[in-house]
Amino acid sequence: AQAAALPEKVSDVFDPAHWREVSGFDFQDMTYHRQVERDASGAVLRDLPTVRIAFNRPEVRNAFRPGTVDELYRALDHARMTPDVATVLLTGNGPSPKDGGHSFCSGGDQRIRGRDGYRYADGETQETIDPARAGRLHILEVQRLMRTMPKVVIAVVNGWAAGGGHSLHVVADLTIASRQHGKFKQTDATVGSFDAGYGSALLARQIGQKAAREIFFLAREYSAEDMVRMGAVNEAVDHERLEETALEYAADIARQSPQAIRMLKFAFNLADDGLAGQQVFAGEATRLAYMTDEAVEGKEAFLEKRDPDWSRFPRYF
Ligand code: S0N
Repeated sequence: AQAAALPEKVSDVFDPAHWREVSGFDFQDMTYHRQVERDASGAVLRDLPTVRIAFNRPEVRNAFRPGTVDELYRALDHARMTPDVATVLLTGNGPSPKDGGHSFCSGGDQRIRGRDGYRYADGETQETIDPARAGRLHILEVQRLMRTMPKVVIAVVNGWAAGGGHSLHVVADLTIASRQHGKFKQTDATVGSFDAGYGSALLARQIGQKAAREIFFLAREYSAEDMVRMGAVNEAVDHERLEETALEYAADIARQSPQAIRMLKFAFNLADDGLAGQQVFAGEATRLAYMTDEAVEGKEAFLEKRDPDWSRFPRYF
């Protein structure tokens, strides 16, 4: 068993007993935890199949700057490549030490938005910015990773989901929201921004054109229960039960066949993602095919410089 030290309590709904910090990441703007089982002394007995990735800038409603997006991508990609991780909880730390406000994510940090995109480093100006980095909208790379990673991503909406933060909840496979503090507002158009990809078009597929257009065109505030009624959120739960409920969802997911979950996620994406969706689904189908004797016969026939013998393999109907 590892040392009993519990991680810092990074949010009011975070129970340190359920988590350990994932080592090897020196994050400024995000936190990254792995679910664990501990014994009575607090020592870690084993890892469990869920990770928690959280925005950690509660003083700005968990707005993301370019470095935040880099860190989020790195954590998600690490979860993608960790074989015994089944589910990612994406959430926000807090509440804000300044005013007690709760936030999931309020999108791009408007204080560092320039004419040519987001300034990269503190103190960077229009003149000093690396032109290759200027205007880089790499939150969209995060969206694509969430969409194509073969793990289930659950948005755990503990407070404001606004602008680009709203889009992240749309892209997540499932959303659970705090009944008391979960609030949804698509502010893109208010600040002259627009997620014309998944943030809007996928939302319309999820809840219908009229409702999605209302959310974007009017930029009104919606509660967790409004969103459940519209079909954009799976469940609204009491705030103190938010992460506990997310872990219950994750435990149910972990009981299913990993292969079936992968195929289902990619099947759900396929039609909406066009050929890119077909490619991801097809990659998994090929992986399965390679595990069959029939595919092995094709490869061995090539290596043995003979014609393949398909006679053992039925032409299924
Ligand atoms: C979230 C809101 C509704 C919360 O209101 P509330 O509770 O009244 O709090 P405030 O007093 O407004 O905020 C508290 C403090 O936090 C700061 N703050 C809040 N949000 C941001 C932000 N996004 N950037 C910077 N600072 C923020 C406030 O300024 C305040 O600070 P102090 O205490 O110092 O005054 C409300 O805060 C709100 O409406 N926030 C702005 C939401 C918003 O407009 N976000 C940006 C929308 N656009 C995007 O996200 C870009 C979209 C995007 O990512 C994208 C899409 C497609 C293609 C590319 C991109 C890309 O940009 O990468």
